[in-house]
Amino acid sequence: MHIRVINPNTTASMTSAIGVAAQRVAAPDTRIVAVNPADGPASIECHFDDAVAAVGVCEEVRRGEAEGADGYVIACFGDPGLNAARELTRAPVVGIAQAAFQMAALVSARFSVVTTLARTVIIAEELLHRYGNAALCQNVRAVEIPVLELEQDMVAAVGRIIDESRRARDEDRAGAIVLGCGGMAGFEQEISQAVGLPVIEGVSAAVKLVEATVALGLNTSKHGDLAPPPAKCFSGRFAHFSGGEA
Ligand code: 5HY
Repeated sequence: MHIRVINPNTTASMTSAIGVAAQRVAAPDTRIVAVNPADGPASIECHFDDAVAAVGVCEEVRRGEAEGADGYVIACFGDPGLNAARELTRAPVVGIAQAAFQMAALVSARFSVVTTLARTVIIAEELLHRYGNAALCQNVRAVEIPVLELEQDMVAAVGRIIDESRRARDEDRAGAIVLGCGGMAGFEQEISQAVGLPVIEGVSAAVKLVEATVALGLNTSKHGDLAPPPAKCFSGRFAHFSGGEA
């Protein structure tokens, strides 16, 4: 099975860390291809970043279709361009936020999210409502660490994520913690041991959900809103999208 793991920001070091975390949990016969768009934001920390990154995600799905990918992971906690990407392929496309919420709902009656910046909390809250997980989520907390600073001092960052997760355990009475950034991939076990709760990391959860969906022979529905985009003319730098089947 060939899974294309798309880091929607353009930071290659983060893409390789995400690729390592994905390959670590993948089945032996699953090939992980971790990529990021050439064009776009170095990190995604607001609605504008999210909007620009969504086009990069669609470009990478187009490339994946040309390379025969069996499934896709969108490895940013805003799940940028998720439904647009699903229009472009029959293969399953899973966002790490949706995957982590679903997995948390399997191992806890209520969970909290620990993400990067306070200004991105609303993005996670909107997704919780869109995916129908809001009733199970007690709180979305932020450690106020910019995305790219996570990898600059990971020891300090993990320390602050552990502190915030302990507060979620004690104050939110959360039964599980969802890590709210692709850049936190690989640290879930250390945090879980320190906090004493299941800690769900979205890249790993999404890879396993794509594998399960493909193994069940399920594809993205082409009936209704996720049907291929209607053919039309795109102009300027988007002219290459012209002609439908973008
Ligand atoms: C992410 N940004 O997973 C989100 C995290 C966030 O560049 N990768 C990013 O703060 O929303």
